[in-house]
Amino acid sequence: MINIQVIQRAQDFLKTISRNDRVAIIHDTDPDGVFSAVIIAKCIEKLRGKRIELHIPLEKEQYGITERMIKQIQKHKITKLIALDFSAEQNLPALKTIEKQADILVIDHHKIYTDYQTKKTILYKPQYFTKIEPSTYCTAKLAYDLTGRLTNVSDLDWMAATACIADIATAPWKDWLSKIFQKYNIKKEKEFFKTKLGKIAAIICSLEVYDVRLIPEYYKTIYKTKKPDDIFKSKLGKYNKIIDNELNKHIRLFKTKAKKHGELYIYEMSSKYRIHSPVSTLLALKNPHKTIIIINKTNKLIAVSARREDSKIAVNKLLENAIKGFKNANAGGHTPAAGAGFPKKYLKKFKQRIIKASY
Ligand SMILES: [Mn+2]
Repeated sequence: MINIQVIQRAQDFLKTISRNDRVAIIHDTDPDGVFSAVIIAKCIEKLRGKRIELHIPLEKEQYGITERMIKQIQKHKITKLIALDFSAEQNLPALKTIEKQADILVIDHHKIYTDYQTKKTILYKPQYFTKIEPSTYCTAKLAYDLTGRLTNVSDLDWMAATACIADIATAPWKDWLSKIFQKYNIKKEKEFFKTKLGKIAAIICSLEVYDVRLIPEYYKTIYKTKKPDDIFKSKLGKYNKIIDNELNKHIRLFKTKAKKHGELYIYEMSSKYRIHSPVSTLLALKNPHKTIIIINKTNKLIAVSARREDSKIAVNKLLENAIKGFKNANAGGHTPAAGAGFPKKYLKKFKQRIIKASY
């Protein structure tokens, strides 16, 4: 689906935002979502000399734009909405309602559900203009490259790089990443996740729903941060050790506690941190030819993270199929990395289906 025009349209969208516009950003709460939000918000501030008016993180229970968000957009008389790191076009009625008062720019690297390009709405996704695998062209990098054509955003490069590491979107950007490691004097490691930027990614990733109130706080912290080291000196820094210990604990436990079914490894865990996502990422990098399923049973809603680094199995499809017919359930993501959530009562059925699908 090629549509080169979206590049120019997206640039014009950002360039023409005026001081009179009222701007809102809705973003996913993982590192890619948060960093892309900060990059776009800072670009707008640089261009028009004024901060954005409203910033709304996605709600984990309900993926996408909700009624509550539409009410906020109406209340704040928003005229420009930017949706980051989720397929906003999955909810067309919401977009159509918002189009009555605002122009919409969706920057995202997930699946294109409908080719919804209108006078008011621009879908800016890599599938429209590049052959780079979309899962490896994360939203923060898309935002960084886009804003870089409008103003100087070189001070935000480390944010895009951190998001690339968090999303395992490093393959096409190896040289660029090397330059950033040099620029900030960051020690390289065999695994990106063990580097300073990797640790920042893990902190944000793990805090996601530890406490919902932390999301606006860490958005603000990142907004103020000038360089990676400052993160560790900030309030977020105090989580570094906790998260590191928690990660290592589960990587260790995985070796003895994971249930193995051929190339499928299932590990069930509990943690008050939303650690299952970085845990699965680290394990996937260690076991590229295995399907890794991490099940976090801490809350009433089960959260699952699935990985298959060599993409031999599409884990987004695997999860989508495994939750078919479940109520209050969701699943989705990319071919090598996906997530799912569903009520506890379905856990047994879920595991049965995953195991069956793997033979
Ligand atoms: Mn992403």
